[in-house]
Amino acid sequence: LRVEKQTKDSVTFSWSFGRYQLRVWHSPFRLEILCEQEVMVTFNSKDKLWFERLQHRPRATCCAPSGPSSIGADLCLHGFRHVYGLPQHADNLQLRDTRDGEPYRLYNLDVFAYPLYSRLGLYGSVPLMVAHKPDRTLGVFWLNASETFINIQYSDHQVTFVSVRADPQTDVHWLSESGMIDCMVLLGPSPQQLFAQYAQLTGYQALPPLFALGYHQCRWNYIDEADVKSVDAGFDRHSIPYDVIWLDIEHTDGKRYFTWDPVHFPEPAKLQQHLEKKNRKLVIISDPHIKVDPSWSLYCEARDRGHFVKDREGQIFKGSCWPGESSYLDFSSSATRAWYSRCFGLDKYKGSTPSLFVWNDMNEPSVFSGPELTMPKDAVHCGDWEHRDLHNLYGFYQHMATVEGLITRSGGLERPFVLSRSFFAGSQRLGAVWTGDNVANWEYLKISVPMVLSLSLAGIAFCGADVGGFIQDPEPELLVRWYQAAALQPFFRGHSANVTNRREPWLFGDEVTAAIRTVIQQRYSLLPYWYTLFHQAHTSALPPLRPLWVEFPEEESTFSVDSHYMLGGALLACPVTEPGIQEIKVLLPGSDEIWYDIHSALVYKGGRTLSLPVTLDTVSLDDNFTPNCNLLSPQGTADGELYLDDGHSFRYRDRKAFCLRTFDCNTVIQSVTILGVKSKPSAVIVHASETPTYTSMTPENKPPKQPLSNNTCSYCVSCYSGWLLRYICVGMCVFNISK
Ligand code: NBV
Repeated sequence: LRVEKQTKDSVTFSWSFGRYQLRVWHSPFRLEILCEQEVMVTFNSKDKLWFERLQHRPRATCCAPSGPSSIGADLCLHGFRHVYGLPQHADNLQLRDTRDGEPYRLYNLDVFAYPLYSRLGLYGSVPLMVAHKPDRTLGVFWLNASETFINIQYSDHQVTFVSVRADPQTDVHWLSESGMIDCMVLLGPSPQQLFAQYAQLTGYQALPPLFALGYHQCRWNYIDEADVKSVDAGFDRHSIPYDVIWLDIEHTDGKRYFTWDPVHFPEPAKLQQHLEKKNRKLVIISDPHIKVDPSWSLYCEARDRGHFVKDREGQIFKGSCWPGESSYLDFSSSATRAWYSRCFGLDKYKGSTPSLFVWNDMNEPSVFSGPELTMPKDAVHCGDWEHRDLHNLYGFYQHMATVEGLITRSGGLERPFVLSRSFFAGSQRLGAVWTGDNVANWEYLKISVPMVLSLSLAGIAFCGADVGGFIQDPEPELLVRWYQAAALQPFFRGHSANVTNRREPWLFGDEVTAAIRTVIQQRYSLLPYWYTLFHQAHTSALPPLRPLWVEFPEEESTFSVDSHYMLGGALLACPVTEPGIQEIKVLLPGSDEIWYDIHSALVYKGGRTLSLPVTLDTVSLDDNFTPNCNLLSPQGTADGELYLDDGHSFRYRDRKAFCLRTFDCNTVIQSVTILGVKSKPSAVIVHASETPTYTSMTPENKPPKQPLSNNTCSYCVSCYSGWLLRYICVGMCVFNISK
């Protein structure tokens, strides 16, 4: 940064050889960020910069001991008419103009059956706003964990304090209850650069263990060990792959986490070994509230070592939750986090084994007796911080302590898997989140798409929604559609509330079982692709789920689309979220692109909206490894990569024990799908390197010249209507397709 110009009113700094500038005006105070002499962002353009001075009054005399401490600031984003981000809200991806109602609120709350299309705060908060226009993506990161409101105003023309121009602009006003103004503007200019800049500040997505990207089966509750074993066997009986079965709060002894109900779960370690034999895992719930029970050693230890949040009088805070009267661990304290982490040690946590993983629920925190079902703002944390100051970080810190616990129990060798309901900026470093207590109806299925896209844009790439809807019973068609949609979302878990009917995939008749089987199998056939996408998120911050504009940043027609999206750079996913429909409309971006419907193998040119027929039927597949598709881009080239490692340890990081392959002729390709073949081929001949080799493309690897079953010459990737393929990988191989 160097001083470029100084006048009596302003001083201008520049960097990147003068391409970028920061101009500071002193009266009125403004900050302008310019690129090639164009103002991109003005800070304090409407003079809303605000902070209150802390006062020092004795705690007992007022609610906030330091008096009101709110802060605020406004920014003008010049030339932008689309802003996104600020999860978590049950709303469309593009943020709305808030002049017609409430501002967006960021305040982590437990909202059962949350209202849709609302700006109410839900379980987690990420104060990152992403603005996009054809030539730039930029971000505003407001690092504050207290209750925060954001107002947004879109305008068609810009009013700067020196001119009026017929360009759009977006004005944003942030207000937080306490803390300090710590506002970062990230300049992109590409979406990918913006993601990387944000990850440099808050961290990259953790690379999940491979099993965590498979299918998870959950219910509140699987009743006992026999129930778990029978559900587990059901998956085998119905040939439905799955990796993880989950236990909710009833598995504990009276909602004392780290214990097991002695009647229903007398042999938890044996249960885990039973599952582990099939390479399957158990996840148990562990909430942040601790039952007030002086006869329970864990409670006494936490109390005696000062690990609980205090009330404003300095006594241990008590609120009610599942166990009845409860106290809440103060995860903002590093000592409490370290203590809690140790509770996951295999020696301490009786009945746990290395194949047990964790789910943190209720960590907004949820307090049944508290205001808005959460902790009172004047509760006191370590260092005398009031709860109001760090409310939105509470769940993040529990997540962090749990993750540390799982890593430590393995001696630092194994990757953890922890799902958290509450989150904050940076939670991506810790694991997965989900969208909480949704309802089994079509509207909640539909909203799950923009909700996970919004999380993805804000760095939290490992996210999903309860399949089928947590509350109430889904009709079979909804259940199938939900599986189909969720198989295309990062965290894929079926879950249902205690008062709903059982919902294992085989309980709705053969047609539904077959449809769910197919889609879960398809998820597994795409796992190497998912894993490679997570490797990219982990190393370069590109999220697996991308709004269309991330891949087609110059196409304005994509900017408001949130019903379909890109899954990596190769697949366009368009889930069906309405009942009884015969076709769906899909925007195929890119007038230079060629798109392949991988169900019908039809080829479409991009740059138009397509109507695709929709049915419930699916194509079965039988693949256990790479879903490699060879498709050429319009330029006749294609590229792609595949990431592989042991799937569970940190050896990829510590010993570089991984394989990252770009496909070429030397690569052993187990299967290749070619779409767009005009007629049924009788054989496929592959010429690799100098010596032509004849290879059948059938799964059984039968001798060459094997007739193929349909117009596509592979078994490997097959999908239901609504998946479109751009391209996946490569090969220098030449494919001769014989008629
Ligand atoms: O632990 C019970 C449930 C859990 O199944 C759900 O996934 C969480 O979001 N939990 C909320 C508490 C009770 C909700 C009524």
